Amino acid sequence: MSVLHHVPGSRSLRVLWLLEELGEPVDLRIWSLTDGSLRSPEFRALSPAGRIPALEIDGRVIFESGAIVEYLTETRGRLAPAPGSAERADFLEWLHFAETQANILQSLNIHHIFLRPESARSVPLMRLDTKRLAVTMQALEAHLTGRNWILRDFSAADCMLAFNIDAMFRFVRAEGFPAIAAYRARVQARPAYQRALERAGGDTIYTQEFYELTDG
Ligand SMILES: N[C@@H](CCC(=O)N[C@@H](CS)C(=O)NCC(=O)O)C(=O)O
Repeated sequence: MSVLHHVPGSRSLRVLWLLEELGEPVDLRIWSLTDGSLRSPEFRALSPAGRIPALEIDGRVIFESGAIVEYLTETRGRLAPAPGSAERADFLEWLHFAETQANILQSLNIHHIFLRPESARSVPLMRLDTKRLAVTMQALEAHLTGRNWILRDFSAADCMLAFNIDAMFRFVRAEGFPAIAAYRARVQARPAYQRALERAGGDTIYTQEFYELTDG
C-alpha cells in the first residue's frame, strides 16, 4: 500500500485529492509543521529538504508535490494531457504557477502566523507579498473567466492549484474574484475532493478567517 506523508492543511492535500480522483488507495502518515519532526533524520531520508508531502509508491519515495503529480498522471495515464500534446505546455505552466503562488502564501503564513515574537515580522515584506499574491490571483481570475477548469477538462493541474484558494482568500478579500469563487464551488462539489478533505484531518494552520495587514 502507498503511504502519503501528510500534514493536515498542507500541500499534501493536493496529492491525497489526486489519489482520490485516480481511485488509488493510500495510507496516511501524519506529521507536524511545528514539533521539529520534519527535521528528523527519519523524515529527511524521505524528503531531503524536510518538506511535506512525500509519497511512498511503486517501490520508491517521491518528494515535491509537482513531481508527484506529474509522476502519477504519467504512470496512470490519466488527468493530464499526454507529453507532446498541444495542451501539455498549458498543463505544465499551471502546475508550476501553483507553486509560485504557494510560495507567496507560505511566506505570508510564516509572517502572519508562525513567526514569533510579532516584532520579528517584516511589514514591508508582508505588504509586498500581499501585492504579489493579488497579481497571481488577477491572472487566475482572468484565466478562469468563461471556463470551468484550468484546462478544457478537469485535470491534475486543478488539484495543484485549487489547494491554494482557501489560503489566498485569507490574505486578499474574495470580492473582485468571482471566477475564482465559482471555481472553488465547483471543486468543493467534486466527490473525490470531499473524500480527500474528510481524510485530510482539517486545517492545522489558520485560526482566523482573514489576516488583516496592519502597520504594526
Ligand atoms: N515545493 C514543495 C514545497 C513543500 C513545502 O514547503 N511544504 C510545506 C507544507 S505545505 C512544508 O513542508 N513546510 C515545512 C517547512 O517549511 O519547514 C512541494 O510542492 O512539495
